[in-house]
Amino acid sequence: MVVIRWILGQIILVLDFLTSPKPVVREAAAQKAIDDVTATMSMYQFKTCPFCVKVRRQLKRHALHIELRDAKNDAELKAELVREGGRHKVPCLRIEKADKSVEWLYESNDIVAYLNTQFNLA
Ligand SMILES: N[C@@H](CCC(=O)N[C@@H](CS)C(=O)NCC(=O)O)C(=O)O
Repeated sequence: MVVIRWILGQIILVLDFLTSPKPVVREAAAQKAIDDVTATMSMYQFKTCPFCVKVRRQLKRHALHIELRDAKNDAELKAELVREGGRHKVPCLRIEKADKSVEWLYESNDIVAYLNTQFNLA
């Protein structure tokens, strides 16, 4: 089972690499405005999780530079996700608000929808 899961994971990574989307190119000021917002976000994820790959592809396509945090192999990050987010489930977007409160957003579709709304993406 572990071997099959590993093989599937590698297939996902190869397919993702081969069909990787081309990032949009913005004017420097527009990209900087987006970077300032995405600097307040981080995404807890597993490298080979298909739901995480789906969100990572959106990040790449729209040139959203969000820090990726490995919640599978990094015990501290994994514990942090469970303790503060409430579940060991990925992907999870950590959003730090202006008032320093933190929102933990689970579900790949909800994360993509949130980013689309936040950055007015198609
Ligand atoms: N419906 C969720 C599914 C997410 C999901 O099943 N993630 C798996 C990894 S692929 C997970 O976090 N499993 C918990 C674990 O392995 O501990 C989404 O679209 O984000």
